[in-house]
Amino acid sequence: MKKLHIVSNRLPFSISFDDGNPTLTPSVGGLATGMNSVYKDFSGNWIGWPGVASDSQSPADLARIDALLEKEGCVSVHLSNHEVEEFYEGFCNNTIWPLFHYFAQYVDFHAEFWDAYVEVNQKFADKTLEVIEDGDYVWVHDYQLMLVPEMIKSKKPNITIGYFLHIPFPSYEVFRILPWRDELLKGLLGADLIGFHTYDYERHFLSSVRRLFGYEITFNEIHIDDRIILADAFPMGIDYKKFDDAAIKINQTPLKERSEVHRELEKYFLMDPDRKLVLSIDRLDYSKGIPNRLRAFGRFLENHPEYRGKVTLIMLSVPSRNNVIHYQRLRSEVEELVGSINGLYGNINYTPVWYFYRTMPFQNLVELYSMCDVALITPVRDGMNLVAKEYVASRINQTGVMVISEMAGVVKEMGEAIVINPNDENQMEKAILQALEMPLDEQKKRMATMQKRIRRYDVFKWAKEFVGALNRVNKIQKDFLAKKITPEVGKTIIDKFEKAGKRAIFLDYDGTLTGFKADPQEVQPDAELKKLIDELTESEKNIVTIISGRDKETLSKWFEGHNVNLICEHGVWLRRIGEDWNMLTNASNSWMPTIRPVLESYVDRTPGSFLEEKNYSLVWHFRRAEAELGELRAKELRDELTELVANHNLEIMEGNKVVEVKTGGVNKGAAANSFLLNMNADFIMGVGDDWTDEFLFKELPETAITVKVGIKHTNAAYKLETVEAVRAFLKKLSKKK
Ligand code: GDG
Repeated sequence: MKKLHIVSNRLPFSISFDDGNPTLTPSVGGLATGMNSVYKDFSGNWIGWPGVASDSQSPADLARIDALLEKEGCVSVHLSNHEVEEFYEGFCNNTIWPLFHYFAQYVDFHAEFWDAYVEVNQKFADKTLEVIEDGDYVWVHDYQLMLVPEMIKSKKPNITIGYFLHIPFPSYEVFRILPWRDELLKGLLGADLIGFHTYDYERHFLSSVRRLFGYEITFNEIHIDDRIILADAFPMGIDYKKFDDAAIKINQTPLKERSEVHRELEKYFLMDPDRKLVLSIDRLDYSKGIPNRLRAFGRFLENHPEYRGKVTLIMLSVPSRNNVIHYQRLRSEVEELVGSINGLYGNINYTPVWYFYRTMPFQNLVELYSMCDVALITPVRDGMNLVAKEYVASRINQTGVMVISEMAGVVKEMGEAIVINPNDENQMEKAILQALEMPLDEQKKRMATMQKRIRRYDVFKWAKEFVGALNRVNKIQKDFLAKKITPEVGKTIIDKFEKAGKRAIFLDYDGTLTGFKADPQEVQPDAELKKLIDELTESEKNIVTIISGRDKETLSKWFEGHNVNLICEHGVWLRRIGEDWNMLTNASNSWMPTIRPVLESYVDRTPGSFLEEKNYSLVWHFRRAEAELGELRAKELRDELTELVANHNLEIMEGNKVVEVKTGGVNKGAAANSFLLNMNADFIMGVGDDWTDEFLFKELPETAITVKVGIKHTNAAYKLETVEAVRAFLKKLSKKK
């Protein structure tokens, strides 16, 4: 691998001025920690905004900041105040953030914000393009930079690009609300690997790609012309050891050296050792479910008077985006709720909610984690939630209970936690009680299991897995390139062709000589294709056969008057030039009355799908059906057919948006070989695009030139990207008489 560069909205340093001199302070967040290990190991750069607006600094100071950052391998993208406002505060935080967290009512649809988003993304892409070299890897982060992958790929296709989304990807029904949905998706699809925290987000993303663009998707691979894009889930981890070590250190710190926070907490317990602490830490954001949590805690104290004076909720709310109106309102709401709970249940010795509206140093954070009995984490939506993992990592004696929202990505890794719905205050109230009363041995059992899991998949492992997947996708693309008919490879094939006295050429039709349309009858050969076939068959040396799954009526009609042989229905029928149709096998269609009703029921239940009846096969087409429903029904149909076909010696074939049932033992490979018998062809070529053509590739003689159209894995020796590339190549052959 060449270098790996990181691109993120913020660089992993914050800038402050000490006596007028700029200084850098490293960020402590999970992303900074994880990525530090990556970009330094791969000697790349980190490209991002340094966090100070360019027009609030003198050019000389900007240059000094840049020079400091450069020493750390960082490259600045400078943003003006206006850009920060319209791009970051505007489109990022007032459009994408609320929408992707399902707060559609908070979304601003301002065209100016969108314009700023495009411009700033272009700035990031341009800066990256200045830094990277051919063959490098780039890892782009998060929702602020969704257009950057495509902006880089379109200029430098040989860069391997990874993208990771740190927030949820919403369901299609929500995503489609956005007027710029196509552009955002197109931007992401410039990447070769697209990562999400959970499989659910990945699924939502794939569903949007399928519905908006109709690209073919197999499992988690998106097929676009000459590229495969992988989508996958990589649940982000934390620097586990850092929290574990810090908690051990705190535990060993002598009384007098302890921090003020630590001493305050101890005082609380001194009053009554049975007292309990519940902890919540988050940015003050409407996605974090803070009011719901407070209301649930209030209810808990109301309904459980025995706990008044015994349990305190420590709530650390980190100031965030406080110039946005929704955040200001949230702050007032939270402070009112805290005031009312404290007013109702507090007294001179007891404050039910200790509320901190600020950030705390790392050391204090770990003190809170290690001293609180319960973590109450209740977001209404959260991409992952690292706080939950940090709490687990800091529990060195393995006590402590996690109450976690089912709406946080992290819940998938916390099966042992008490899982709540953040909109169900009654359930949350019960969960608080359950957590406070959980016996110690059960706490330990649950905590130990979570610790094992979270320790194993830490932020370093996460980054390593992502880079590993980038390598894999790079290899897939390379495999394609290795088989691609480059001009040099093309020349050797043409030389062979030229020297041969008798050339047998097998050409699949749909997806090979012509593209796909919703109606399979609409893709009859166009004038260009007819001309090409005529030119290719002009030389007597060229014996051209169209080998297709289509029925013989259609193919005879389409190729009437052309000098081609036809093999139809995957090899049931053969018509040599000037002869009649001949059956190549003893196929039977007596099974049709049994299978037809099954397929018909799928037509009825899947709007847009239809049944095609051939002589020896039945085909259910779902290209025109709603994409996801089509895929789902296809799976159901396959399952249903599997039982039936065994009794009738039938085969199920899955083509491109079709499920076909046909007589067993018939395939294009067997048909082509029987056609070749006694022919003595000294140049054999087979070209096809889907898996039914794989029989042809496998069964043609070893010396044959086999060509797959597209980039999927294949038995063919060569690949061409598109129908256009096939036509261009055949054109070259047709010139050699
Ligand atoms: C986004 C997604 C996803 C918090 N207060 C203090 C402090 N923190 C640190 C925590 C934790 C981080 O901030 C918060 O991370 P979260 O994951 O909980 O939430 P977001 O900021 O919303 O992050 C989220 C994440 O990206 C990663 O992909 O998990 O879903 O929304 O590391 O420790 N750190 C210090 N003082 C504080 O007062 N030092």
